Order: sequence, then C-alpha cells, then structure tokens
Amino acid sequence: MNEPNVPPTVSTGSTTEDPTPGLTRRGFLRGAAVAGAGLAAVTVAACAPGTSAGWTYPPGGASPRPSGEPATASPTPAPTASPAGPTPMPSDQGGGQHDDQAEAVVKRFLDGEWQSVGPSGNEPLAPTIDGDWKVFEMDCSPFDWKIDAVKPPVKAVGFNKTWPGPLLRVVEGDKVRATFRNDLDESTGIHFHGQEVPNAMDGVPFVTQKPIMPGESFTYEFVAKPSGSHMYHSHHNATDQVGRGLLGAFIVDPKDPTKRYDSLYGATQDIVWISNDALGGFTINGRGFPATKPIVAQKGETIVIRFMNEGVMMHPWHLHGMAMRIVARDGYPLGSAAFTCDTLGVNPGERWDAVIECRNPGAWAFHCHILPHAEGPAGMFGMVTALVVQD
Ligand SMILES: [Cu+2]
Repeated sequence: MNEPNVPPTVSTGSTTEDPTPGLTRRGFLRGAAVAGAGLAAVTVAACAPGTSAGWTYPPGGASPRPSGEPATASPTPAPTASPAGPTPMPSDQGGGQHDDQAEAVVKRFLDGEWQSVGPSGNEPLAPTIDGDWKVFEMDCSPFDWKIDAVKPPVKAVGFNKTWPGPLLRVVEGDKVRATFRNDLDESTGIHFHGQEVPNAMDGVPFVTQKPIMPGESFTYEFVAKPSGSHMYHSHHNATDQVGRGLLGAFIVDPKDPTKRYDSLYGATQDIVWISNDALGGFTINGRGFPATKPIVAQKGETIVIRFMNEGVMMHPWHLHGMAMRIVARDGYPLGSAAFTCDTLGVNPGERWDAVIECRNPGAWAFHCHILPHAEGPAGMFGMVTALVVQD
C-alpha cells in the first residue's frame, strides 16, 4: 500500500560528488529561469554560496549569463561548462545518468507542472448561511488523483474530489454545521481535529456515533474554538482513508482581528501545507515533486505557512536561504516561546505556523530533510518545493 515515488534509496549525492569542485555546481541549480507557472524569470540559487558560473536554465534559455562573468569559475577546464549554459554532464564525462534525470525533473518543476496536473486541493469553500450557522456541505467519494504529470493516477478518497479537501475557514465563535454525505463504498466518520466539540460531534465511530454508512449523511454541529490551524479528516479505517486523501484544513481565525496573522505580522500570504506519506508516496498538498506548487513572494513580503501533518511519520521541513519564525503549535500561539529555525520537525497530527520574511531573493529549495523523502538517484521527488523570492 505504501508506494513512495521512488524507492527510498539515499541519494548518491550528485551535488557533493562533483568531480570538479572548483565549479559552482554545489547545490542544485544556479542561474536558472523559471518558465511557466506564472513566474517571472528568477535566479535559482544553490544551497551553498559560491562564485557564480552564471548558468542558464534551460540551456540557452531565457536567463542570460551576466555580462563579464566567465563561463567557468575555476581555472581548471571543466567538462560541464559551456557557453550555452548548464549542459547536463553526460555519462562519459563523469556525471552519470542521474544528472540527466535530476535536471529533467527540475525542469518539469520550473516549467510549472503543478498547473497542468489537475485541480488543486485546499481551495476555499465558502459556507452558506442559515440564520447564525455557517453551513458546509461535502461529499466523501473515491476519485482518481494525479500525484504528478507522469505517474498513473492513484485511487484516492477525499472531500469533494480533491486532496486535500476544501479549505474550511471560519471565525472563532462561529456556529458551524458541516454535513458529509458518504459516497464511498465503505463507512466513515469525520473528526474535527483540534476543536473543542461536544462529545457527540467528535466523529469517532462506535465511541461517539455510528459509522456513516455508504449513501448516508451525517451533520456535525459545534461552535468553532479554539482559533488557529486545525484539520478535519476521517477517523474510521483512517490509516487507509486519511492515507488516501480524506483530509482537509480547518482554519479558525481569532475573533479579535488584531490577533490574525495579517495584522500581527503583516502577512500577505497564508499558505496551508498538508503533508502525507502513504498512497502516492511523499506528498505536499496531494502532490509530489515536481508537481508541487512553488511558493512565490516578492522580496520584503512576509508570508505564513501552516504546516499540517496528516501522514504517519515525522517530517523535518527545511527552508534554504532564510529562517522561519515559528509562532504557533496546534493552533495555540507560542507567545514568548516563539522560536526561529530553518528546519522544523512536524509530527503526525501536529500543526505548526511559520512566519517567513522573504528577504533573500532567489529560488530556494524547501523540502523534507529525511532525504529518502526528497531526493534519490533520479533526482528530487516527493516532499520538495521551492520558495521563490522575486527581487
Ligand atoms: Cu519527510
């Protein structure tokens, strides 16, 4: 059942075994241009600083070598350097086939594969209003879901046929009525993870309710509290059902507007990042690299990322180039215990809110640092995306 994107083999490390260490091919790309994805051309920066050989990507592509820069940064003639840019290192010149594969998969990412794969999850679902209730109506149903553009679709289950399901957003104190119609061929039950609901609304079959049988509906009613980053997901046969996508984000904004992230931190983007690690391998918001969506910000912009782990193992999220300020755990503000880091471990069931000041221009890898979840002999896969900071 657990089929990672590629076998969990540790990378042989093309970035560290560069036979020409005087070159700048440390890190994963340099001087790249992002095509598609609605992104302007940006520089893709390596994780290690160094002199730039001014690579362009794709070779001969849109991002010209800065004038005056030598084609190589090393006095040693380099087999990889050419006036055309980052020519893949052919096998007979020591690079090996993994370089070609690694470059090809990054190109798919830079070409905006996430846009062509199909509908995205986490789309906001506006409630209908019934008196003082905010009403959400969803189905639980099976569907085919593409993890990326190449792999065959997986047999997913989810809310309203996306993985993650719709993003539900309310304000602390709102009366919430959420009805789930079960269109699966098995029973289910839905739990609002992190909410202080009445016991009968907790969604655990045989503990607080009968299972929702195929063809039936069940309505959960509660007052939204506490505020913060929460989730809703199956709590029945959950290893399989949540592992296949029956999950979504439930955001409760603080009643006091001055406590919200746009007011507190001037955040202009509020990004939900739900990881999973079962069906479809290692995914971010239901997609594996190179079909993960890049985060694009302007230099000086402040963004918020809400990490949520719906998988069965911990994932340490590592951002290159900038630090993250961690301001809340499981929806609870950390206050004076807020801390700064560049790698944040997120355990199953946890939510952590990170504030990032996008002050360092470039395209920065942003990935799980359990390396078998992110990079293998055929390049990067799975839990990888990029934070693109445009100057
Ligand atoms: Cu991981």
